[in-house]
Amino acid sequence: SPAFGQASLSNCEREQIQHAASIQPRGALLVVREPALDIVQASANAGDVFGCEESPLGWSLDDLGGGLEQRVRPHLRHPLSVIPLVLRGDVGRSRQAFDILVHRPPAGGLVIEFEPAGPAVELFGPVQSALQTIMDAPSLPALCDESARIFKEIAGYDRVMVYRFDDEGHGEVFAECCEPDQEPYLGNRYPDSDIPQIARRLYERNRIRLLVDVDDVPIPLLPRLSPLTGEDLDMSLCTLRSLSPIHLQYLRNMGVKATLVASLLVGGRLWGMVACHHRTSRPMQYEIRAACELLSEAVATRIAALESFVQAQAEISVRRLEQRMIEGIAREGDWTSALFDHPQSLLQPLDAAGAALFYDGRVLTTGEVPGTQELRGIAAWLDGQPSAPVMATAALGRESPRLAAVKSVASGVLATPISKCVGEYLLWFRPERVRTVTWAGNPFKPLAVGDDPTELSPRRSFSQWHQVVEGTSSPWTSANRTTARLIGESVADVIQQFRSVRVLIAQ
Ligand code: BLA
Repeated sequence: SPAFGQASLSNCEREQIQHAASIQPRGALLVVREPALDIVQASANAGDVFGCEESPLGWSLDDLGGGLEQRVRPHLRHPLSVIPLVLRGDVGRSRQAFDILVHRPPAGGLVIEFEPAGPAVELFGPVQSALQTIMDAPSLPALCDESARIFKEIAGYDRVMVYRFDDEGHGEVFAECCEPDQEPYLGNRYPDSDIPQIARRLYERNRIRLLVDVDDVPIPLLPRLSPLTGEDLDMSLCTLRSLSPIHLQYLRNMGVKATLVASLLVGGRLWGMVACHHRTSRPMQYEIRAACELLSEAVATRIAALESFVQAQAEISVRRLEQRMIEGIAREGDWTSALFDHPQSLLQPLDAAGAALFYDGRVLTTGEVPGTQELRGIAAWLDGQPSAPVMATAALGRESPRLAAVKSVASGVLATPISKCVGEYLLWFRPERVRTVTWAGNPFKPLAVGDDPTELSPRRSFSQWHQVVEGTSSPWTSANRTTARLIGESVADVIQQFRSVRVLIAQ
């Protein structure tokens, strides 16, 4: 794997970003050995930051003043890698006030980061009203819109975006709040490759990242290798870690000078992030970041609640469908009208644009569906698949090149068998995604995708995303599959009852 700073565009997904061996210059970092608490590694700026002539390398923590050693010691029994300890103290020659963040990386040693304390801020009122708004948000779009507005108000960046990742890791700007003179990115999509897996795993553990100035020169750790391990310091949980040069180039190319990004973790996985961008350098004190981190936890909690609410609604609508099918049989001897007289009741639970029923030699459809000939082709393709309660593809043309022509209405197909008879299915369709995408200028204008980081930009990413998702629909989620299976089971029950009734009548 390429070492930090050595990655090119062809292998940057494996860059070891946790081994930055350098920090952003907005503070100083020390590594102390336990139990003596002597300083074994220090950022090259540590002397300057503490107003001392020389580096504190080799000093004991006590030599820094501020009673730091006595204050850290009581915590040493705790697993500091889990909850970082945060202190406020006047340390160094200048007795300046610092926010001090302490944690213990897995390989041992304590990492102590010092950031000059900012001016006092009153956050209780704004945070309280923000929490209220977040917890009351009635829907996912409303929640994300409010969150972008809240982060903009509390952290004050030019542009705040809520990114949302799909199951494949591609991103979408799902909500945005920006200055009136800025081009909106709302609705734009990006390929998963813009944020490597290593970074995503890291962002699940370290939930907030600050970049004060994209052009700051990184400060090296001295010595470079930790005397405790002989290896690069694991900086995963460091707030001062310098960011990957590839990502910094990306930000420069998009005219961004400073960022604050908070992870949104839902059900243990990275659902998305709140990304704040500023066109000029922007310092951001610890308390405001901590407030943003807290708020992002609240947003993630609310997302989880709203998503399970949506799933519960889908289940209720399945029960309602079932009820209507039974009523339909009782009233007019026909259950299919229950599905096709109210198309939304069939389409909405699956977030589909069209649906079709193959039953008793007939084909019933609603919404946007392929032509009859193509529908028969799709049924034939399904007949050839191993039988399963649910069959799904988000790229029909890739599964069956003969069916590629229907991609504009049916790149995505989700099907469930509704009886034991071959060829009887209920199907849902989703269109190709690229139709619904927006971008200033012509998004489909081809861009040469070379190996030059100076070309990195959301514009280029978009074009790459376009290539990646050509011929695919938005992916079917596991919740979608469950819903489809439930509807399929209901229909199968109804059919079985209906057929046995018909047999009885025929006798
Ligand atoms: C990280 N890339 C990121 C991050 C974002 C993006 C949001 C997280 C930054 C953070 O949390 O501070 C991508 N930023 C975007 C996108 C937009 C944006 C899509 O503003 C759109 C508006 N990046 C690439 C390519 C590579 C790459 C091709 O585009 C290499 C394969 C690498 N991106 C890359 C790396 C990081 C990153 C290495 C980690 C940065 C770090 O934490 O050190």
